[in-house]
Amino acid sequence: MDGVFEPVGGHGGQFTYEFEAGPVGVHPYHCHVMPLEEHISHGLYGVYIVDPKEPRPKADEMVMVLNGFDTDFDAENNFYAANTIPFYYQHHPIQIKTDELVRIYVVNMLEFDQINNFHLHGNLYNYYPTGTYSAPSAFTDMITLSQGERGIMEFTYHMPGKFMFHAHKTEFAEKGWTGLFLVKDGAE
Ligand SMILES: [Cu+2]
Repeated sequence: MDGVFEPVGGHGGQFTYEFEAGPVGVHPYHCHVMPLEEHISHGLYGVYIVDPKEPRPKADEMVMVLNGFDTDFDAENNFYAANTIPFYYQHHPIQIKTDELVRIYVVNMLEFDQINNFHLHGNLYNYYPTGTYSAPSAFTDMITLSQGERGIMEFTYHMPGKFMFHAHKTEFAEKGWTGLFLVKDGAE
C-alpha cells in the first residue's frame, strides 16, 4: 500500500493503512493531500520506528522532529524547533545520565528552508543515516539534513553538566531551535 491513493476523507473520517513494517530504521510519514506545502508547513506529519529483530543495544531513547511553522501563511517559517515548541528544551532541559547510552531518532521535516542541522556541545555522536543501523557514516558533533532526511544519533556523556544542542544555522537557533541536556551523575 502506497498510502497516497487512500486519503482519510473529511472531518471525522478514518482509514486503516496496512503494510509490513520495514525496512529497519526511522521513517517519516506525512499528508499527501494538496496543498501539500501548506499541510506540511503546519505539521501534518509524524514518525515511526521499525526495530530490528535483534534489538539495538539498551539506551535512553528519544525522538526529535526538527521542524518550523509558518504562522502567518507567507510561505516562510516564523519559528523553528526540535519537537514543535520553540526553546522548549532550553527551558526544560532533557535529563540524562553519565555513562548511559543516549539514542536519538532525528527527522528533519522543515518546509521552505532546504537544510537543517544538529550540533551537540561537548561530545561527539555516531550517526546512522535512515537508522538502517549497519555502520555509522560519521563520528561528529554536526550533521546537516535536507528535508525528509533522518537517522539515528548515539552518544554518551562521561561528565555531568549542562550541554547545549542546536541548529548551527544561526537563524533557526535564534528563532527557537535550541535545547539543553542536563547530564547527571549516573552513579548517584
Ligand atoms: Cu553551539
